[in-house]
Order: sequence, then C-alpha cells, then structure tokens
Amino acid sequence: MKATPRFIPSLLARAIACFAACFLTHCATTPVSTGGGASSANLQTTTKESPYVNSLGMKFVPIPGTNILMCTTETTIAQYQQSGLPFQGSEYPQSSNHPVVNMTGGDAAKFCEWLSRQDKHTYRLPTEAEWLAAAGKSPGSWPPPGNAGNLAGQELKGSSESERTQLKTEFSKKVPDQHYFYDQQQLAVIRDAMTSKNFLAIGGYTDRHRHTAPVGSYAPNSLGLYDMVGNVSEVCDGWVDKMTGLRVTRGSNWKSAVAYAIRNHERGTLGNSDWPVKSLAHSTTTGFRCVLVR
Ligand SMILES: [Ca+2]
Repeated sequence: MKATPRFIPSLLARAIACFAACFLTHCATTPVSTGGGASSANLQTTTKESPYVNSLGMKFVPIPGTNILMCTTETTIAQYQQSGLPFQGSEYPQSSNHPVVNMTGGDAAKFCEWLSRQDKHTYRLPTEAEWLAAAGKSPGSWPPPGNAGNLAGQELKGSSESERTQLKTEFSKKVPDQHYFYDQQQLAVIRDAMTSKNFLAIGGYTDRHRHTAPVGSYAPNSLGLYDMVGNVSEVCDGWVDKMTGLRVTRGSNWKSAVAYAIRNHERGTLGNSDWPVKSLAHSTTTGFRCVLVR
C-alpha cells in the first residue's frame, strides 16, 4: 500500500529511532564505555589502551591471570565523597583529586558496595594476590630514581613542627602493636625516624610533594596502573586478624623512607571502625583502590 503523506513522518521517525538504536548498540560494545550499567561484554573486551570508565569517571584495566579489572588510580577524595560515607580529612593539605585517607578499612569496603549499587557491577577491594599481580616486580634499585613515586622525599623536611608531632604521635601508637611485622633492624630504623628532628627521608630523593600527591602524578606501571609504588598504602580484601577486624594493606606511601618499605610484598595493617584505638582504625598514609569483577 502506498504510504500517504501523514505516514511519512511516522516512518521517518521509526527510521531515525532504528538508526539511533543501532548506533547506541554499537557504542555499547566498544571497549570504552561511560559506565552506569553498560553490558558485561565491555568488561571482557577492555584493554589497557581502552579502559572501562565507570559512572564516576574511574578507569579500570585488566590484570593478567585474574578475573578482575583494577582502577588505574587510588580512590580520590572527590570520588569517596560521592558515597556519603564518613569523611574526616587529613591534618595535612589535600585537594579533591588526592587519594582519600583516614577512612577505616570497613568504610573502604563499604565504598565498593556503594559503587556496586551505583554502577550495577560488582566492585570490591583487591585480594592481596590480585594487588601483587597488579604491582608486578618491586622497584629494583635503591635509592629509587627521582620521581619514581610519592615516597619520603627531601620535601618532607619542610614539614612543620606540628605536622611532625602529630604524625609521630600516630606512628608511635602503631609500632608497638605492629612489632610482629618487623625484625629488630627494621624496628630500630623506625624508632630512629620517630625520634629524629625531621621525618626520615630518602637521601637525595625528590618527588615534588611533601605529603600525598594528586593521583596519577607519576608514570604508570606496565599495566597502566598509577601509584602502586608510593602515595598511599592500599587496603586489601584480606585480614591479618578477622576476629579483631585488622585488615591488610599493601604498598608503600608518601612516608616510606627505607628500602624494605617499598617492596611490593611489604604489608601493613588498618583496623575496622570498631577498633578502640583510633590510630589503628585510621591512617593518614593509607587509602584504597577498587577492583571490578568481570
Ligand atoms: Ca599507592
């Protein structure tokens, strides 16, 4: 039957709708997406060059030998605050694109749960094995080459007296409870740093930042991940002691000043929110990054 003129706009509209649907379908199968519930096919075809981008703009790349994608950066303050979870900030200056610190290990896990609901995918903290697979080989040379990551550079020596006092107080509470992680030589280095006039800094090492740096300020590793060395240590999906809610952290941070501290298998701890000692449940050197289950 010949279409009458009044049907033409209708057919035209259908054609445009069909074209738009085909276009959108094509877009949804390309490696780069804008998140918000994109098809699972995206997660399978994501590459380092074309990361999955979620609804908060977080980028995720595959980690060989695992079934996860890992966020290329530590979780920022701006991203964390989207969740509405408790945020107490730090005693040193930070801006919104710096890694969030001072959250509890439990809040880091809750952020991943919130993000899962928000983005319609499964997010969580990385296991220690996943974190190690993502970190690759530890930095081989000591001292590391300048700007290798945000470690305890000479910039730390410009810290104010109040900053030194506060951070040393926090550290002095932790060390007696973490003594079983360190041998006597390591403990001696830490205690010496706590009692010296300045924070311990790596001789001759500079990294442009006194405390945390904006995420992604240094070169990425071979998988496209930033700050696996330095900036903040990262809470993992694992327990030192589940009974007491003591979680494992991995990786070095802006205050790491000795060779053993920047080895990838160096472990730290962070308590849950129900820890009676606040300094064990919060840390100005610890943040986290998310993984996305494919
Ligand atoms: Ca880090």
